[in-house]
Amino acid sequence: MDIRSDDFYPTRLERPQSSFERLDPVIHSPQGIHTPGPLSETELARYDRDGFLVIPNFLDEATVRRFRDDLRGYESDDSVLSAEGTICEPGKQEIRSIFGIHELSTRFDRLTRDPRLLDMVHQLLGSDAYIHQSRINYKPGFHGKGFDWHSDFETWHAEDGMPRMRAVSFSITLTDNTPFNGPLMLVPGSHRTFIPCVGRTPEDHYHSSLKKQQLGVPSDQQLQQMINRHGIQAPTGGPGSLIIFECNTLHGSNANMSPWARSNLFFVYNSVENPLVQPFCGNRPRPEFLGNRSQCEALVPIHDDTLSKVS
Ligand code: 6CS
Ligand code: FE
Repeated sequence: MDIRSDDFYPTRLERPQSSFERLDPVIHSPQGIHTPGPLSETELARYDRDGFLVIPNFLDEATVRRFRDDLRGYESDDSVLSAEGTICEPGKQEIRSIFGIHELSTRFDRLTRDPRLLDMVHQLLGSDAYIHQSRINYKPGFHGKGFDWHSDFETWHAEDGMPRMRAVSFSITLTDNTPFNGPLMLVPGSHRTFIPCVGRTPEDHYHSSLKKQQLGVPSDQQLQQMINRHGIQAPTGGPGSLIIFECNTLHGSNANMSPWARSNLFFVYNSVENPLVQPFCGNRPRPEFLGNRSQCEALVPIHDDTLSKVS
């Protein structure tokens, strides 16, 4: 397949290609200085260095409980269970992920527009932003499977047509994240390197990749090199913690062998200056619940007093 002239991050190639230094800044500062906002210079420097930031106790227990009660409701809501954006664990009826959660729930939608989150987004992306994708990963006790090591940007570039690295994921833990229930693991510093992946993307790849991603993932050798160099970190903590991670930071998680669910909420902000184009893998675009193409106006902050304690 010929490489398009607008493709700065060729991947899903026929033959292995060397990884290379990212072409985009980690923190986008159009005026050459950091956009003012809630993140301190120290926090910005840590995000720039590691490709992620952890803010414990971002939401208090009462607020998290309201979100968790919503989740419990979805587990017995047939319209949610039968929705295309609801993905079950391989071979099971247990929910693995619910995509498009901000369209399902006003509470989640308002959270994505809270100024104390949006102000951070503006600092990191250096522009207005919209929601590219939102999801809940349930990871139920005993049966919640893991997520293989990957860069979200590699998939969003190849399969959704996201041109540049100017997107960020906000993840809020809705349960305890302990060493035993498959916490999110990240490779600090990996966001600085783009790893081209090998293999032609089949049409409708998401039908299998959302259950187990085997294509668009680095080789064991590339992972070995990256992890030998940077190590692995697995932020653990109570419900309500916020993990902010850059779109190209390598992450994954183990299966949950504990009795305790590990449910995390994720929403992905993309810069309004980085709108999706035709997927670079050459396939037709994925469904809207994976790559939003129709509601890309700048999010307007709504102060939500129900989010009692948002630090
Ligand atoms: O394909 C995607 O968009 C999804 N896949 C993973 C493993 N992480 C990002 C996203 O939820
Ligand atoms: Fe991911």
